[in-house]
Amino acid sequence: MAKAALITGITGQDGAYLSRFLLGKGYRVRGLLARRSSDSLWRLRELGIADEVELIDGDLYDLSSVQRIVQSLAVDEVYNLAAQSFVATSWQQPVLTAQVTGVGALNVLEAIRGRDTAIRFYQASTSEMFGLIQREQQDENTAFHPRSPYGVAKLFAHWSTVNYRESYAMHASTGILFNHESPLRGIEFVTRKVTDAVARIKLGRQNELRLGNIDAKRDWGFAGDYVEAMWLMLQQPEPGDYVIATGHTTTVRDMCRMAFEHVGLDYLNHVVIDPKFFRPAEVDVLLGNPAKAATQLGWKATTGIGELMAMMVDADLRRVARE
Ligand code: NAP
Ligand code: G4F
Repeated sequence: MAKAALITGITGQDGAYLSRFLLGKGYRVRGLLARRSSDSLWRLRELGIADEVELIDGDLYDLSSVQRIVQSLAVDEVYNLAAQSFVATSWQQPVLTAQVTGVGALNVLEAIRGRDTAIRFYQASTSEMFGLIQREQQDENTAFHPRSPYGVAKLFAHWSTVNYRESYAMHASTGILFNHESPLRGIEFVTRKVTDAVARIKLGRQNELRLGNIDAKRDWGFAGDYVEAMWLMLQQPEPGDYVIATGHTTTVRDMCRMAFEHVGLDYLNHVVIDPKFFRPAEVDVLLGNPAKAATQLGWKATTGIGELMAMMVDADLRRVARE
């Protein structure tokens, strides 16, 4: 019998790639869809799978809708990817972020507990929980010190998942994912902001790019690789927590340089530092140690930052040229 999965956050970057991955494995894929006035299905359309997934109206923060959906569906696996996921916005909307990104995960866990504790659960945890890093390279045993309302909310969701695993013997796992990007990345995140600007500058539609702290370092991988790790976690005999990362870190500055160089431009001629984009508290460096994922899941990142930037710039060149 084909397996069935429910994905919250199905319209987001990871939701779209995970849907495609699971459809490829023969899954029946359902997604919780928060109604928006603007088009939120563009990623599913870009991957050509909008008609292959079943979308059900609901909101992660609304326990009644989450319970109704989980009660009414027969699913084997639930992937909780929905969140207010933009770190900068979490200072503008800290309570909403806590409710959706934090309490939202608890709502899903509660709904599963009420329906069937045999349903396998994945929580989208994050390297942002390491924040003020306590070790040069972060792994599953590194202490957390979140630096944003988003990081704090994710930590609540993370520990709620661990707690439900320990309290109710649920197969509940967390993926502590480091930054992962793609042509489907939201335009507000720095990599896509850069690649979109590179395309516009190359095609003569804009001249400058305003950025904040370009000395911050991130461990950037390709989202298409990372969704496979989510699935692998739920196929293990036992649940667990896994760091998913490339094991390499790069400054925003170097990422930018690579993106501009891909089209023969020099970032120094276009990037302007704008204090508006600095954050009240910064995560200066993130560098993950994916050794456990390699050993236990057989997972490894396949795409380096240079290749990733080239892929994203090329996609944005095609998009901007079509406009
Ligand atoms: P994303 O593109 O921002 O997608 C977030 C998804 O959550 C969207 O589908 C969004 O729907 C949905 N959503 C937001 N508020 C909701 C609500 N109240 N009810 C239901 N759905 C809601 O994020 P992503 O990059 O795919 O990341 C997926 C998950 O992994 C997130 O939880 C993120 O925090 C976490 N994560 C991401 C990274 C990364 O580098 N990408 C790293 C670590 C962890 P709309 O499209 O309708 O707004
Ligand atoms: O691309 P970012 O906004 O990603 P950030 O804050 O690292 O968060 C992303 O990764 C987390 C995993 O570690 C996820 F949990 C989270 O949901 C999200 O997907 O910013 C990256 C870095 C930051 O240090 C930021 O200060 O880039 C710096 N930056 C410099 N100028 C900028 C800008 N970030 C943005 N978004 N825009 C700028 O103009």
